[in-house]
Parts: sequence; C-alpha cells; structure tokens
Amino acid sequence: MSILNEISELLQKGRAKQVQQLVQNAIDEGIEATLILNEGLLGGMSIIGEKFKNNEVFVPDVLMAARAMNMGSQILKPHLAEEGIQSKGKVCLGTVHGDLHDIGKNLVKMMMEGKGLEVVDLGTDVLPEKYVEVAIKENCQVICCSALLTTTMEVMKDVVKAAENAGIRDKVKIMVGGAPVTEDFCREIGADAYTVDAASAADVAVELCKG
Ligand code: B1M
Repeated sequence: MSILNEISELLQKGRAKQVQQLVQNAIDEGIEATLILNEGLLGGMSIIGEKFKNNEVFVPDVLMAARAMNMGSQILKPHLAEEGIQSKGKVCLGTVHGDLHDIGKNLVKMMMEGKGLEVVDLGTDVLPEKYVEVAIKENCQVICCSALLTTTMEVMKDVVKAAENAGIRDKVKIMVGGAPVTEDFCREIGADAYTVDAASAADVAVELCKG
C-alpha cells in the first residue's frame, strides 16, 4: 500500500498520532505537501463522508477522523505556507451561524496565511453581525464565509445584508464557499466571489485585497 493510501486508511480509523507520523514520513520522502493533503488526508475524509451518509459510520467516528485530519494538516502547514512574506491584505473568516464544521474553514485559513494574508479567525457558529463588526474593527478588506449545511448556507445572505445595513458593502468584499455552495448561489445572494476549494480561495482573496 502506498504511504498516501495508508494515511487515508488511518485517518478513516481516527488514528491521529499515526496519521501525523505518516504525514511527516511522506514529507521526509519528498512527497509534495499538496499531494499529501489532497490524496492522503482529503481522500480519507471524503471516504468517511460517504460512509457517514450511508450510515456505515457515525458521529464519533467522523469526529475522530476530523481530529486526525486536523493533526495531519498541522504537520503540513509550514510546507504549504510560503513563510516570511509581507502581508498582502487582511480578511476575517468563519463558519456561519448554526454550523460547526470547521475543517474546510481551517484549510482556507492555512492557505490564505500561506499566501501572505492576515486572517482573523472567527471560528464557527458566527452571527452575520459578528463578521461585520470584526471587519470594521480590524479593517478587513474581505469577509469570508464557510458553510457545510444546506440549511446554514442561507445565513450567507444575511451576512451580505448585515454589511449593507452597516453601510460597508462598498468597502468590503464578501467571499463564500463550502461543499453545498455554488457560483449561482453566490450571485443570487449578492456576494462577490465563490471558490470551490481552499487554494483558489486564497488566490481570489489576494486579488480582492489588491482591488
Ligand atoms: Co457533518 N454533515 N454534520 N459533521 N459532515 C456533512 C457536511 C454532510 C454532507 C454529511 C452527509 O450527510 N453526507 C451533511 C450535510 C447534509 C446537508 O446539509 N445537505 C452533514 C450533517 C447532516 C451533519 C449534522 C446535521 C449531523 C447530525 O448531527 N445529525 C451535524 C451538524 C452539526 C452542525 O454543524 N450544527 C454534523 C456534524 C458533523 C461533525 C461534528 C461530526 C463533523 C464536523 C467536525 C468538524 O468540522 N470539526 C462532521 C463532518 C466531519 C462532516 C463530513 C463527513 C466532512 C466535512 C469535512 O470536513 N470535509 C461531511 C461529509 C462530506 O463533506 N463528505 C459532513 C473536508 C473539508 C476539507 O471539506 O469543508 O467542504 P469542506 O471544505 C472544502 C471546500 O468546501 C472549500 O475548501 C475546502 C477544501 O479545499 N471551502 C471553501 C470550505 N469553506 C470555504 C470557504 C471559501 C472557499 C472555499 O471561501 C470563503
């Protein structure tokens, strides 16, 4: 079995320490960090997601896999980031109100920091007004919202409205993403940008900060 398959298998079993060790071994073998992320960690996470959907595994299994995912990506962090670069802008980022999924949001943060952006992490379950309050206080150029549930993605509309009500809509860009979110949805709610993954979110945020 290849080391990337092994990482995926161990992640599915929630063996966080072994995942961490194997990620380190893969780096030492010279395997690219993005490949380890996409094929090892995210590969395993997507299999767990399918099993969760089919009731083959349950919440505790998913939580253990999520912990392994987070610990594995911590090892990758310095390898994904271009260190020591000047700030290219400032954004605030959070998972919307009612939603506790944070793995994708954490990856977006990691990629954005890697591109030289300052990221104010608001965590999960973030109220629309909180994004706006922090964007004003911290002088953020972009508000970034993540959602994983079809029910909570609707909160993104309220974030756009909250920015309009606070009179900052022309000064701050709003980016949206997460598994159920689409380009059409982004347009429909009046947000500025949607990206399908964390790496392109970081590229687009850098561009938006330039503007
Ligand atoms: Co939940 N969950 N979950 N879950 N969970 C999903 C999302 C689900 C699809 C599973 C399923 O049924 N197949 C389903 C949603 C169904 C729907 O809405 N249509 C679901 C459900 C139903 C639930 C609960 C309601 C289950 C329950 O309690 N009955 C509950 C809700 C809790 C809540 O939030 N209020 C729940 C709970 C949980 C756990 C706590 C057990 C755990 C979360 C742990 C954690 O995050 N710390 C969990 C997990 C792990 C999942 C799955 C298995 C994996 C999600 C994940 O982390 N993926 C998920 C199934 C799946 O996705 N296959 C599922 C990996 C992550 C890297 O991907 O977040 O999509 P993702 O991020 C991607 C892109 O989307 C993008 O970048 C990342 C990759 O590059 N991206 C952005 C993300 N944010 C972005 C922002 C951007 C741009 C790109 O710009 C700002």
